Amino acid sequence: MSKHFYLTTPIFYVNGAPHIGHAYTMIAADVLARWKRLDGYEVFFLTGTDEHGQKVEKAAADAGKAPQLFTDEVSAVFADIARQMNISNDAFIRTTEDRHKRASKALWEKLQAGGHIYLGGYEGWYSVRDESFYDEAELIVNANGEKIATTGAPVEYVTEPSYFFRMSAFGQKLIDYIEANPDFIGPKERRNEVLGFLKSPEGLKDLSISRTSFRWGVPVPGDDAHVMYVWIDALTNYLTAIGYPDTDGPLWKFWPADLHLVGKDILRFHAVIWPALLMAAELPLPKRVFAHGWWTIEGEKMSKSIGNVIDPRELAETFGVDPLRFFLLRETTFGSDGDYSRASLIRRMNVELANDLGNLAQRTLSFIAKNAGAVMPSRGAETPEDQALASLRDALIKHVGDAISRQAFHEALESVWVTIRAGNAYIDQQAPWTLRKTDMVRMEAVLANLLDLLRVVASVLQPFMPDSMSKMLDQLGVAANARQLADLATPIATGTPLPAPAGVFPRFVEPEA
Ligand code: ME8
Repeated sequence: MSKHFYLTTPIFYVNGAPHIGHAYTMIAADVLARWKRLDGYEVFFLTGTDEHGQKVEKAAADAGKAPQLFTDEVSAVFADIARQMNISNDAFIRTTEDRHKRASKALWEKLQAGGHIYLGGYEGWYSVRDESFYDEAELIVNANGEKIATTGAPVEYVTEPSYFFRMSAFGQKLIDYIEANPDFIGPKERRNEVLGFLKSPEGLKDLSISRTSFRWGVPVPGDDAHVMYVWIDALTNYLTAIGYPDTDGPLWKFWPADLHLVGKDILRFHAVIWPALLMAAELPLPKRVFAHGWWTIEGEKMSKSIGNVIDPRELAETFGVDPLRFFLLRETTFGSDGDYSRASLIRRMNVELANDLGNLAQRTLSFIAKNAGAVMPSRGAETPEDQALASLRDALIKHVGDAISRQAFHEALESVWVTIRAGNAYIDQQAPWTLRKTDMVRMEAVLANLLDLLRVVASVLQPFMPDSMSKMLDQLGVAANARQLADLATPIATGTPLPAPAGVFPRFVEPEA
């Protein structure tokens, strides 16, 4: 049986330009998708844009554009960001596509047929910015005496006819499911938060799932006065992309999704509402939902009004895509919040990429080019130091794989850097430049050990920094069609010619003001 893996990012609202937060989720998901492919899985990696709802309708009106034209333009910018960040998504979904409207209607009809939907009236608070309904008790009062959501978003009081989803019927079922499946929600602290919410005395309430006060949405089947609540249509995207409602199509084998990767702001939608909808529709639940943390910028919340919104394209232009990808996953524990600062990005680039990894590769490869015939040197009998290095190298593949499958990208990178530092200590201690004068056989063995180490390091780093590692593997004499994890079992043959080495990670020097 073929191994397959279905992985998604949130679909992003097209009310404004993408920023570093959006790129972050795409990059993290991309690392996982690339890792799974390296490990021989058939992967379906989905990203896309969320184009309905009042917030997007308003953004289009503010821009003086018809909503469809506006969403076409902004969605294209998100698709470009994905390309620019070297994201290897297999599909890009837009919720304004006909296939998606069809899938959303089919899911609605399935819920209706099961008796899970009723017509009522919603009276209460709504936040357009969060596209979320709030209870009175969830609101706070700001300095101006206005009621706002705890996210800081303004709320308005609305009274309108609305269809409801009988979500209250699923509270206990969700608790049971989450308790029986400890890996369903990650990280652990977030899982406890969700359980706490579900077990709170108020319990789970029915959910308003249609709106009548605007038109920009998927019409409710059989009642054109209503459009679907944007989150209902948005969550359905994960089914649309693999062919729903045609469950006999070629992509349906990917359901249930292996992982929905989301930011912590939208965990409840994915860990409560989505599984309740799927239970009601009698569909299997995704295997895991993981919520990552939030980036601040030089210690401050990123916001248009502060004017500190970071465009990932500018960072990629200044520092390169791979250093940016590396920084975002290296700087902070995946799952916790992180703070972007230009200084820490430059520090990581110069210390960890240029010095630690770049120099290890560069000094090994240029030494071989000058002193060992520019070919893979001969291996020799192993000393205890060689064995220590080799066991670190062999354990690395498993460490990185285990960490990535828990979304602990920071742990994966830390174990790679421990190994790189050990490689630098080894070359200093073994001093091939001294052996060159005393023991050429041992010199060759030391260099071969270093190349074997570098090959594993560059291989496991491919998902993080695809272009740079492709260049490094070229220089290590690894054929382009032999870069899967399984290929690591076959050593590079002694005598394999090595191309002229060239530095992969330049130091970043601030331009003169
Ligand atoms: O919520 N730090 O879309 P959205 C880290 N359309 N990640 C961030 C971030 C930050 N400062 N800001 C945004 C929506 N993100 C819905 C989703 S899914 C069926 C519908 C990332 O455009 C993070 O992944 O507001 C967050 O969950 C997502 O962008 C929200 O994107």
